Amino acid sequence: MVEKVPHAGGILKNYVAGEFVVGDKTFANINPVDGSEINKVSEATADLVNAAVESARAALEGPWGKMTLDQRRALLHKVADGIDARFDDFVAAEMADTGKSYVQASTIDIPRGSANFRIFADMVTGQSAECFQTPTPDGRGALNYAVNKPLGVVAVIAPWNLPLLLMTWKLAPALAAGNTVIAKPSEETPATATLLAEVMHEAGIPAGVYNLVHGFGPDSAGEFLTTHKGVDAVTFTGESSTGSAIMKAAADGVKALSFELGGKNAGIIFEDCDFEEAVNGTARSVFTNGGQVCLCTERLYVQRSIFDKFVNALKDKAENLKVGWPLDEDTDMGPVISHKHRDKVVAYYESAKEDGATVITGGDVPVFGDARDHGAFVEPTILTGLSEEARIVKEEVFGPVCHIAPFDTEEEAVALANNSDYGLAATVWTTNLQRAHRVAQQMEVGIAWVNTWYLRDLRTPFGGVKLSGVGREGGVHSLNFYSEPTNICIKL
Ligand code: NAD
Ligand code: 6OD
Repeated sequence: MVEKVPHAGGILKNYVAGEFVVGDKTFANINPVDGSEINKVSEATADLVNAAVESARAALEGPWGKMTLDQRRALLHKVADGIDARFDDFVAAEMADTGKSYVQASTIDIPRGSANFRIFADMVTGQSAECFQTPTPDGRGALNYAVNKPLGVVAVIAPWNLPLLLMTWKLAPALAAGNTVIAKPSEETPATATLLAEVMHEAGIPAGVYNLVHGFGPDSAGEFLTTHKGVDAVTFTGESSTGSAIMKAAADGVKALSFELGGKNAGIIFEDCDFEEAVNGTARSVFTNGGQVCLCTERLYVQRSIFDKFVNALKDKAENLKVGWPLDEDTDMGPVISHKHRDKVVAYYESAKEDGATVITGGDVPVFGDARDHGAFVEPTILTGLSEEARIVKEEVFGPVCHIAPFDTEEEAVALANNSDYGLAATVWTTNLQRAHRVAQQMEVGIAWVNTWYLRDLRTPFGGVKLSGVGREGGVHSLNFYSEPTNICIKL
């Protein structure tokens, strides 16, 4: 379906100690547009994961550990240039694995892959450390300063929704800070991490610095990494329940953990909003990537005076979304990631109907009459009329769906938005400047957007509270996680 997908019909290999390696077992990599097999993937065995950890440890001591910041910076820029040079390959691979539209893959996912390497390569050269002059009773004093060292061997476990973007969002700062890494992409989206191994190889990244192991979570590469004695830190993006399992697995080794987890993000639309901007922005925040962005809005609270008008306007937007072939220029939304995930999303649609929802639009699986009927499509869906206790209002669906409820006062809207076990992102739509600051600051989240959504500055703190994560990524927050500050105290 997608033309020129690298390795189509072949096998995606692991990359360990600077070599591309095939193990005994393989699993199929499926295109969610039509259910066809793109290629096979070599699943890493426990022995191969051991070899990856060993080579990563050796590389810490070897050329990577001995390089100057500038040498590492130059190599990471070469990696960014290498991604750009194979831009079309990366776009085709990401589209085939995920079914996302050409527009999205080529304007968001892949450009951010190289941007992540550039920004962290440059930022680390400006990383500072503390210094204190400490008085002592004998009057001589002491000088206390810190030096940043790498954490060591970092396991990077990534999800399937923004595969290259989220993988490189972790790899780039980890490598820039001098660590060596073992990357484990999602079993659903193994391709771009494999292309990245080819780019690393060609760029001359020393053997063992970037290792890639393919596989699943439990009893596979994911668990082998999180329980491995030779892994110093685990950085993970994915479901909150997986985060909890990894936290338990990593507990015995007391590993450093960075978690970006799920969300059940609220959008608050006040009657004093710029109506058109609010409708357009909300449509983007609900339906981008088929609702499969952790920051997507699944709960909307709209002030009662504009409720009906807003619901109708959003319905109009949803019904005008073109759901279809990813390569068509006017396609807004492809399939969700897999048949399994489609079934999960549809089960949520059904539970909403059983709970008495009014289906404003969607609520089903579209029928195309062609190969896409073997894919994993769901309809963009808007619901109203449910209580705050309904499953679809409480739990993360990770699909193109939102529930809209009315509110009367600002206090009520704040309370409704914060009434969640999750705390990743919130969006507030208002033209009242004081209200914008007041409400945004009351949101129990890591990221609150006002009159926009998913506007990124890569230097800002990114992460969630409650079930949505542990720690922050972005700018110095990433560099701090991947660095081990060591205090040097000198008696003067
Ligand atoms: P997932 O948790 O199922 O899988 C993520 C990764 O973890 C995959 O590579 C998987 O193989 C691995 N894994 C699964 N079980 C494991 C285990 N026991 N030990 C080690 N590794 C294991 O998540 P997903 O379905 O790929 O992604 C969707 C979820 O990710 C959603 O909940 C979404 O909100 C969340 N997400 C959060 C953010 C964020 O920044 N907060 C970003 C993207 C996605
Ligand atoms: O844009 C980013 O840096 C980022 N971490 C996005 C996460 C999206 C979640 O799906």
